[in-house]
Amino acid sequence: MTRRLSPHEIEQYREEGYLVVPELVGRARLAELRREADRIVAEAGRVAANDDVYDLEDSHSPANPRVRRIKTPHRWSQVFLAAVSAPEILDVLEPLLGPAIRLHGTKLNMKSAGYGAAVEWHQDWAFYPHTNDDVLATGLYLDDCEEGNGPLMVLPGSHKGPLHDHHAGGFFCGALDPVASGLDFRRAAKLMGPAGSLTIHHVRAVHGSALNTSNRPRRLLLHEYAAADAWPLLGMRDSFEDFNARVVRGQPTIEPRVAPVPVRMPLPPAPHQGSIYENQKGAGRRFFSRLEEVRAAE
Ligand SMILES: O=C(O)CCC(=O)C(=O)O
Repeated sequence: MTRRLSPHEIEQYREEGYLVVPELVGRARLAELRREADRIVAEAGRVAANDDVYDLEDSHSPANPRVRRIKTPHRWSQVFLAAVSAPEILDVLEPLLGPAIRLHGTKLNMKSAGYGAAVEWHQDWAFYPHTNDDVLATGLYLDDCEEGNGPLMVLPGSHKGPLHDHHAGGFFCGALDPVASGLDFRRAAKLMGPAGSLTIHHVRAVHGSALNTSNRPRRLLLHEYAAADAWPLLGMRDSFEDFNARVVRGQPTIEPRVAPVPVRMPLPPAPHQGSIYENQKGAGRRFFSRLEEVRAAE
């Protein structure tokens, strides 16, 4: 039976800007995704620096491969490609985004046991503003996620608030200043659940996650989806045909819906382009500890 969101869950998403759907994805798909993730990570020993596939931990070496993120996994694997149109995921999204949904992007954040990097507080909207904000990200936990292994955290209701400044030193840095923003991070909700659980967060929700110093990995497969009538303000990265081919449910449209949304372009680009981890190296003030700081304090 297809899982559908209850009116209460839809209301929670609208009010709080996030949701967890426990154990949405079944064992068979989960096992395939985990196997594919292992396969791609096992090949990281051949690279010494970040490339189109891998975002590497600062402590990575070919002899001791450490992957922080697999970039756009749907481009490298049929299993990940199939997951972006998984009916169990799209059925849950329809009441939140409407009948026509386009994929924006995918990533697999590894957060490995013992050293998996933090992601500083940010709003996805700062990275990819659209003509309207019916845009969200789903996160599929490939491992059980509990308090200790770096759950995704979201500030409830922050999607209804301002777009925070994600610039530092005159460049986009992909992180907000935890002090200047005036936000109370003690209010953050921890999105946890057994492997197969799906997190959903609104594109304007403030979110982040801590370093994983536990002995348990926390892999989170992120899919970014937009209502098909939300068009990216930074322009199309691909051809019109490819743009439309990313519509995973319903029909494409050439009539963007334009809403009065707060926008600040992520420009000039971060000096460390490539991924959020690289961008955030430009941030002035950090909230989460880094591995070297934890090690130094031990
Ligand atoms: O992996 C996480 O916990 C945070 C993911 C995230 O917000 C991102 O990669 O943009």
